[in-house]
Amino acid sequence: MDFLPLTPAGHTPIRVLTIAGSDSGGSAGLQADLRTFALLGVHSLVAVTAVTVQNSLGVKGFHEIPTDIVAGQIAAVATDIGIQAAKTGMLASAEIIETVADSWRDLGLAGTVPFIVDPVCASIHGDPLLHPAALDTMRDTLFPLASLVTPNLDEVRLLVDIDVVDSATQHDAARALHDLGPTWALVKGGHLRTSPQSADLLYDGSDFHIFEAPRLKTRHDHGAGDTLAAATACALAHGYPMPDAVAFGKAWVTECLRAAYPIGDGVGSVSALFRLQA
Ligand code: PXL
Repeated sequence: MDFLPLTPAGHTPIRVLTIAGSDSGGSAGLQADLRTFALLGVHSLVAVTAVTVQNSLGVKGFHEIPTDIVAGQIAAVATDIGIQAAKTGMLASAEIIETVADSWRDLGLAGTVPFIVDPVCASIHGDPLLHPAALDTMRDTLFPLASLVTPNLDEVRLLVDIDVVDSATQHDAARALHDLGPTWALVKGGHLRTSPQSADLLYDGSDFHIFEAPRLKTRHDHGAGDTLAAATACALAHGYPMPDAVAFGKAWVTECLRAAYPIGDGVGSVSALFRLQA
């Protein structure tokens, strides 16, 4: 695959912000985002929303960061350092979602800086990462600000109550998600395990784009969703049009899945580290 343009040493690179939770096990969350950002040559900015207590076997609990600290982190980096794109991951609560939405609007970033909302609801083990009562806030407050939303099929069911089982229902889901207000909706097909392909469907209210990749036989896919959204954010930060940015993110996460490794006794990690062997 082709990678993104690099900035010469000593010059300020593109800056991408992740607004996300920490995974102590290092496979998903902001750790996955930062690995992808670094290995794609952008400078990483972080607003931590929650700290999970987690390993390859599951999430034992989490601590939410106070909303003034979440807002403070976003404002601090946006006003001084500048952001060319951002993505959200685990947001934990309705209060944090509202804080992120308010910050994005108040800082004048809405409609000017590409903003990916990855509506993380649960870990790969099914452990909750978002209070169920926060789904309405996610739909009503954050989705209308998003350039792109990137739910997996479990999140699609929670958000728009559609069970995606084939291409027709995947198209229905893309339409229903787009109706919630994001500029683009991506319905990720990775969880449709009956299909030999992992097909993601992108929609902007008029055109559908399908991104296919072979379904890779790995059990170690923790961090895949975060990594896709992070790489897509980097491509958007470089000015790629949305379909090209998603194609880039998909190619990147496919390579990260090919390089995935076991870790601990549970689900292992997708790996951006393959890039260091290139
Ligand atoms: O992969 C989604 C995700 C996002 N953020 C955090 C996580 C996970 C999955 O486990 O732990 C912090």
